[in-house]
Amino acid sequence: MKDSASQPPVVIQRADYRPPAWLVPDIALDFLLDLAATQVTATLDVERNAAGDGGPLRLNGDGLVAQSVSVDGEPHSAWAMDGDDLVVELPGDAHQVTIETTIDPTANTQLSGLYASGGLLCTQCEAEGFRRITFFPDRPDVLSRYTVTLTADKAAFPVLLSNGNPMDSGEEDDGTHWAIWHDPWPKPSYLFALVAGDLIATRDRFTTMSGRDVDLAIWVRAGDETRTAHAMRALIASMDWDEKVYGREYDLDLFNIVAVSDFNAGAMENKGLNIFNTRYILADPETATDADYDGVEGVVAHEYFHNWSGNRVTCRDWFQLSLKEGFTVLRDQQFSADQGSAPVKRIEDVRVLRSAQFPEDSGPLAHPIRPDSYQEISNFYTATVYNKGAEVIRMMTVLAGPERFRAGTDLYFERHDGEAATCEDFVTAIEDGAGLDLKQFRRWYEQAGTPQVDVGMTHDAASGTVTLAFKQTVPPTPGQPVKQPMVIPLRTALFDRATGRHGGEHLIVLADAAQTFTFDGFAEAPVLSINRGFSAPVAINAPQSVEDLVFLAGHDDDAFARYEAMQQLVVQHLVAAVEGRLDDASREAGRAAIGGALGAILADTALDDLMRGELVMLPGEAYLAEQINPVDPARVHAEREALKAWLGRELGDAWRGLHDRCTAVPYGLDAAARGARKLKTQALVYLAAADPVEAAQRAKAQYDAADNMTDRQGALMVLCGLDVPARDDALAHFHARFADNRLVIDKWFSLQAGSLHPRALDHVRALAQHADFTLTNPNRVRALYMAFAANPQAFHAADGAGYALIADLILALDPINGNVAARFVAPLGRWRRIEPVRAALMRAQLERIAAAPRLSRDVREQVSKSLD
Ligand code: 0A1
Ligand code: ZN
Repeated sequence: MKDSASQPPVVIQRADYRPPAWLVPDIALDFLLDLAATQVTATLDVERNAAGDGGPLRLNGDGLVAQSVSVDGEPHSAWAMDGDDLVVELPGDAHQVTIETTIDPTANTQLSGLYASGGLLCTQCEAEGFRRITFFPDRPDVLSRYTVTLTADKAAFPVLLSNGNPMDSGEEDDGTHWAIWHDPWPKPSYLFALVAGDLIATRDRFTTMSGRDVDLAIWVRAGDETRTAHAMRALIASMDWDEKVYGREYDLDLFNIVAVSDFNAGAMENKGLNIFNTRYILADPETATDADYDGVEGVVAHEYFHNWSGNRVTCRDWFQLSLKEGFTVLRDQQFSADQGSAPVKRIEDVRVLRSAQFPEDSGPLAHPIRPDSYQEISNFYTATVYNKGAEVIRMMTVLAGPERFRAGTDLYFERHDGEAATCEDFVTAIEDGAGLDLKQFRRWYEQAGTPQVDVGMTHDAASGTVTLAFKQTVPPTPGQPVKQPMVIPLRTALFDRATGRHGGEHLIVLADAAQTFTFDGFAEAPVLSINRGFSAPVAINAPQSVEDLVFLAGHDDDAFARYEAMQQLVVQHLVAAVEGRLDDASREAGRAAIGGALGAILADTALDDLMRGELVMLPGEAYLAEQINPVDPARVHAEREALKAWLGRELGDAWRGLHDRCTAVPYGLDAAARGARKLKTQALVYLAAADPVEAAQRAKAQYDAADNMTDRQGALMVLCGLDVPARDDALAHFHARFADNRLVIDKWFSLQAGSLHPRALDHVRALAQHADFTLTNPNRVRALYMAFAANPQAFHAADGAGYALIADLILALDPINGNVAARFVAPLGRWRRIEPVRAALMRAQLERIAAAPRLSRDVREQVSKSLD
């Protein structure tokens, strides 16, 4: 079992990869389904692998007992347990091995393997859940054709689904019914899925580029079918997009999606049977925000795109996880950019990277996008593997250009279709197909840490030349004290101060620790616009004065660079303020510059509101904290709030005018209406910092008038942060109104846990005792505790009570769901970059967790790494 009582941890090394001794070209799985005792009969056609070491057949298990083992139809005794694995000695080269097991889905609170979710039965097998169902070589380089027979009580489980196509079905006199499914595409065990239960389908069809008709179905509980239209639209758009942009066609006659309430992650790409967290399927204007709509669209696309990047070409081993995840995240980002505003999407993606991945890269859990070792693979479904992985492949698109990149991906899919491939295979295919030399670029797969790029600019008036001098360093990370220089493509423009224009963009590609580049034709020193579009996932330290940043924030023709200039303007000011480097005059001057730039953005009629909404957003506290080491989070919070309040007062009339204008825009899903909704709540946020009484009135009016969840949630979020009577009334109203909708009640928990209210920590303690709270539903746990851990003021309470609360949660949740519990270790693990008093309190909580007698492998790994 995954429990790590007292044995030393087993560390799996990438370098130790060996091909499997036996392959399993075909498997027949027979399930007699029952909530408490499901019988599983697995019949494996096994063949000795010529590339293997000639050893026995190793079948992984996790907490399983083999009730019988037979080989070629005869009872077999030449097998033994090796820990949780079943090892069978077999002569010759080919056999049929049949094993019977019984499992209890209701007792499965880990939600890995076969589990019960509100009367449904469903599976989650990635990464190593299949071994909790039956004994099998549960590794992604063993690909099998699956034939699955499901038998269950017809009344309790009227719908029986598995991967591939339905082959046959029938009923018995005893009230049971059965269905046989066959998936013709060989797949690894982590892509196996089954679902049984009382579900209703929303159906549609898609005709592929070669003219094949595909039936599409989204299965949900009765009552939820009114909220599936957006997901279905997203699925059809994804199928169409993948054909047009990557030439990838769907390959089965049926594509099923099932939404379940209890799910450890967002969704899962099981072949032909995607299983989703309801959060990423269900959406209607009444219950889902615009951000929720985008989440549904992005995750539906992500899982669909895995059909090629993950399923048709899968991973050789789990160290290659970014092969499918980095590439698929890039593909879903590109898709979402094409569906709406590309610049806004890029800004959102960079914001996620900076707030989630940069802190990971600078902390104790830092790892390369292709890790070298792990104890528990579930801990490596990280922002680094996913989001930085996507950035690394995006850099290949920058270096190659879209057409050559497409030639590279075509070659990759052609070469490796049906195979379990490596990141190295991907890079080689892009090199060969796109005609790039990626030798040094491969370091992005090897080295962890966010590269830091220092830029210096000199201008020689006599010759009219500008020289940019670059220095790059990659900071040390655990196990990697010394780093080599990276390939860093920086899209760059030099703006002429007189004309306000630039003479074309340059792609500067850094490859050495120090390099200079010279440009002619500048009578005056230009304004530097660098890393445009965020062409490389690095931190830049560039010579940009306040005036330069104000200029770029107002005029850069690259939308991301405009946003970046605005962020930098605020970052420079707030970092100086937090570090105590501002006297009264420079504080005033800094604020005036920010206020002027923000005022210009509010008044700029050429901007659309969605983009305006990005430009007016202050950098988050996590990103600000990254710039200071060690940091006092309370000072970051106080300075940021003070600036927000100042901007709220200084631009008060503009915010009021904006709130009024946006309030007049009727609900719609078009960009203009979405932009208005985004700005409406941002205006409230600034006003709330400046004038809580007026903001509370406006927020209450917005709440009362809301005909959609974006407005309602935005208003409630603002009210939640204020100590006003309207707060409690609105919270009570919201709870009563949406009591029967679990996803909306999750919002009710999150808004309170993430609020600016000075007693947020007490609120969280009380909410943990609320009748609606449960540790067994990951969405509910995340809603309360992730929102809390991401609330700097509450989490970093000076007495350490926030740290103790998270440690208590980890200890209570670990025996129920170690996978989800382990996710809460990272916030405590940041102690090394926090000021000493809080750092000691955080560390003490990690030590308290480490001292617990039994911990899951998941939590044990994260805690021990965080204490190292
Ligand atoms: N492959 C899925 C993510 C996923 C990973 C693990 C899970 O169970 C713990 C579930 C889903 C994706 O990238 O969407
Ligand atoms: Zn994925």
